[in-house]
Amino acid sequence: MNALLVIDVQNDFCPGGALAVENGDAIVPGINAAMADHDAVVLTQDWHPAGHSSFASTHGADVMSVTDMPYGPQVLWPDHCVIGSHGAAFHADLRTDADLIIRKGFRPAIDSYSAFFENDKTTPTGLEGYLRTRGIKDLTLVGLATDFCVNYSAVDAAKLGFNVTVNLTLCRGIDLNGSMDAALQGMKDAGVELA
Ligand code: VGL
Ligand code: ZN
Repeated sequence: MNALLVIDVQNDFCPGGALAVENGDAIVPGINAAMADHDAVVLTQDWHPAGHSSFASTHGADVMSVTDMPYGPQVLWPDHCVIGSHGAAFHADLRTDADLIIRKGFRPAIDSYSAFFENDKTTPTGLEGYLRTRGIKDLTLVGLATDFCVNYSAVDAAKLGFNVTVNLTLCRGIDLNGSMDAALQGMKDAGVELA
């Protein structure tokens, strides 16, 4: 059994959004087409309360600066994907008739890039249990952003023992201070197949 894991294809990560990824919307038709090739489809949705600790505005800090959280360094982002906002909604053209939609980053004090664990690397989202109880062992990841949420999700999935492929043609990245090269290397080192 295999699943397509569609990471954060939301308005705020697409052109015109608060944390826009260049050409983030270009991958939507290809992702919709790929859904038909999988036994299960899971969408993730970045889902932050107003005043979230990953927002620069919450700390009066510069956007894209880094702060120390109890769980380690954390990039401070523009306000994005606020619960219930237009920015948090999926891109209008994305098919949302998925088996599961998993939301992450809703705890005020912890960010969550990965679809499996929050940034403290211990708080689970529940996705692992969902996939295992459905007998899903093979995962293909697509979505936004390659070097953050796709990367963290792929590495965690590989660590958990899933067979993981990232389809890079259906991903787009942020590339902040070399984060793209680091992500590609980190995924390779974790045994993720890059296609
Ligand atoms: C993401 C930064 C902050 C992502 C989410 O989806 O890659 N990046 N929140
Ligand atoms: Zn976020």
